Amino acid sequence: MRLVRIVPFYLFTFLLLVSCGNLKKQTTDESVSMQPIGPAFCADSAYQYCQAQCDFGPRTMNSQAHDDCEAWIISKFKSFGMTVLPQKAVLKGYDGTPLHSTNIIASYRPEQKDRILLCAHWDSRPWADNDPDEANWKTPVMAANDGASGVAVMLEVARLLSQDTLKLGVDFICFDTEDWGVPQWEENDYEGDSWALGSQYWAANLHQKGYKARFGILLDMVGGQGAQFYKEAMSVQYASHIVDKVWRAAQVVGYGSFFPGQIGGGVTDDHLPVNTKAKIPTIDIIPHYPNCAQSTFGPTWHTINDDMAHIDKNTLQAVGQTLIQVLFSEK
Ligand code: AHN
Ligand code: ZN
Repeated sequence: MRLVRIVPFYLFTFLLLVSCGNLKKQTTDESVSMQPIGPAFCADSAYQYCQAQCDFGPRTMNSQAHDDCEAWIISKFKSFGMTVLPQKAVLKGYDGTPLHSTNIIASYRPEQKDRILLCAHWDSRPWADNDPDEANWKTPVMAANDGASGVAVMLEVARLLSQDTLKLGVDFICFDTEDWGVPQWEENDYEGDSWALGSQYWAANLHQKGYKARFGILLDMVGGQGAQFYKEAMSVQYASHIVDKVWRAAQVVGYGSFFPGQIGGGVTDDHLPVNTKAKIPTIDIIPHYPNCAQSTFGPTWHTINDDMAHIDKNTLQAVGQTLIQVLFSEK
């Protein structure tokens, strides 16, 4: 009699365990290696690339520093063996100002059909319009974080690819003219999207006919102190499987604390035209500071404090090693 009651209990427990095992398998993204894989990302190197861009001064549109930094970024990617294509255009700012714009497209293994896209903007915002002191609102931003950091992380990944082997092709696109959006002090209403003009241009004028990539990852402000990369809402909407892949990779390499599982806000950024117009599923790695009074993008966003003193190598390391894990896990 007793056995009749006990056997079904064990059977039930056994079935429960088996089904949990299956559940776990379903939620594990097998496209990411469960062990750290690929070369060690060097944050000191990325930090230097960030510094080198800032040494030109703010890289605002139509400035000498912008053109000098453009030549520097191109020469760095070339020095890592990448094929570089500058895509030039004169774009119109919200107030009609002609903006001499260059998207810099650097390609690793350009002959390979299977590709991954990494991108970041490289221009500096011409106005620190979110500075707490109104006297600074028309001062250009150094953009150590909001500009240079993303390019710096891409350059370090490119350097590592030049020393290691990855079967896949990788495109690094440095978008220009992301940060010419209508300033907060502007009182008139302006029509149209004034942000992300360079990526809008690229998505409408692909550097190669029919260009495709498996997926894209945008890096925006990936070097700030205290940064945490919540899941950005538009990324979840357009490319949730890539969000899952990247967040899992961060856990595997030990930087899960930089990538909380919660969703942050949705952001108008370079990934939108890449998703909607170029139709490449692309996520945005962008910080979210739920408790920061100055901005949810962090205390230095569009202020005169976005400089090298507020860059943290640990943040660069967390993002860079996560990207390496994603790239080297791809089959
Ligand atoms: C807006 O403020 C509408 N979008 C933020 C995009 C951005 C600006 N990222 C860096 N700078
Ligand atoms: Zn900005």
